[in-house]
Amino acid sequence: MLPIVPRPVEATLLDGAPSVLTSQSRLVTGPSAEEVGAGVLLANLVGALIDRSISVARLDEEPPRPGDLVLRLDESAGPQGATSTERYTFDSRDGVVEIVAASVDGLVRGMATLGQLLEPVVGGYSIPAVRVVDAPRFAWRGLSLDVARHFFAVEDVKRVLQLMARLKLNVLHLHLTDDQGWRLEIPSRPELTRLGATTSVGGGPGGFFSVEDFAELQTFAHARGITVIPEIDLPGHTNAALHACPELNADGEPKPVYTGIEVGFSSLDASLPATERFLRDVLGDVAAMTRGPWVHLGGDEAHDTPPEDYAAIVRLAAEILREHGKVPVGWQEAAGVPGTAQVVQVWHTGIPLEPLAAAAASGVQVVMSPAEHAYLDMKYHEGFPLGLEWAGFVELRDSYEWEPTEVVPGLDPDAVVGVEAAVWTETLTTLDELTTMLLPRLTAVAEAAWSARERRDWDSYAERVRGLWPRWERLGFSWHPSPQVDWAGR
Ligand code: TNX
Repeated sequence: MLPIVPRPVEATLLDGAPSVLTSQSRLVTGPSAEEVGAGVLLANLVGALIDRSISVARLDEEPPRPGDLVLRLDESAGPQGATSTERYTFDSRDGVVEIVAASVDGLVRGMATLGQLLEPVVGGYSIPAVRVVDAPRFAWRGLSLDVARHFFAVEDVKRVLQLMARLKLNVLHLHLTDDQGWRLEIPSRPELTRLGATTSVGGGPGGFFSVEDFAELQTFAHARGITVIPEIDLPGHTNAALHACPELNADGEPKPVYTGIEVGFSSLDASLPATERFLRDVLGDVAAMTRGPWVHLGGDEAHDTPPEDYAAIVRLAAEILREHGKVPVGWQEAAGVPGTAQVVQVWHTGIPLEPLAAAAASGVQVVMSPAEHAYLDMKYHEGFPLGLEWAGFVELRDSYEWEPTEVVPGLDPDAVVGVEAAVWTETLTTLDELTTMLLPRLTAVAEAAWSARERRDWDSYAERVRGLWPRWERLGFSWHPSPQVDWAGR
């Protein structure tokens, strides 16, 4: 079985010799300006995969020879009838690797397949003779990363993006603000990071992304076919803002910093005029800084917000984002305020789910992040040194065996546009700790997001994932050897 995770629509081992990418290999693109441009852009990614730089040539000028990697754009790529712009066909035959895709993002997905098929050999990397024809099930395949409880700097987030790209994920949702810290520079409100970014859970120093950092992350993500979605969590989870901006409190006094891990005690106050000014400044700046179509307004666990205030603030936030041309996203609680979030993210099946079906009937899209499967900050098992356990223990098989369209009873399956894993960082302070929680479980959630229902099967997955760990180690990612898989050669 070809060791590709998430499982492709079709993967066939062919007769014939492997292709070998060496220092002589060239990246040969189709002749159009778009293809040449893509080739130049992707040469870096290919170079990183094969540990050597690769020159770019044009198919109409230089016919491919063995050892070359051909990249072409063609609408006919991918499975029969597939419409996803990320569809691609990958062929390794007669010593030449060819990726044909319907878009540049499809080429990037094909390169992720390349990354899982290549094996180091003397002088380069070999790829077996294969044909892979592939397209994703869901358009939205994400990871939500909490950089508020503990801050993770640009270099760490780039490593997470690298990992995501290898699993064909395409959305990085950054949870940028919470009680313990405000992690994004807001030009119109410099005090938010000057005063609100200096702490984290446990009292560590915190940190934040400057406007330039955030742009750099988005560029890095974009090159990997990943959209960054910033989350400004409102009206709860706002202690850092209430600390930095005294005018957001009814008594005009700044709230003290908070470094614990309780939730649900802080709130914006809908009756204060300062609140609307704050929302306009912050969301206006965030919209202007955001390259993708979405901004997440949070809306979860606002236990200290009266329901009318909650509705008013979520309504106003969604309206401001729309005025700035952005699509508002919210946690599932926001589905209770009709006409606000256009995308809602389900995280907790223990709170009333009825509003979701109604929201979906009015055109709202749903992303699935059920904690008992997709919260990768849950401990793997009792006594695991990292993580929380409010949603139970989440072993690898728990992250694998679930069906996104069945999380919410009565929800129209067509309303489900995607799947998002989430990793909250109350207990996680280093990249090693973070990836120990992500690997291997993120591969399981990625398969739930990419692979068709009838192609998903634990035994097949366990067989394919067991060989991936040497790649993680080569890339320097810490991982947890879940006892549910017989890790090949370990
Ligand atoms: C619930 S998920 C939260 C977060 C916590 C997380 C810990 C969600 C919308 N709220 O504030 O960090 O649990 O697992």
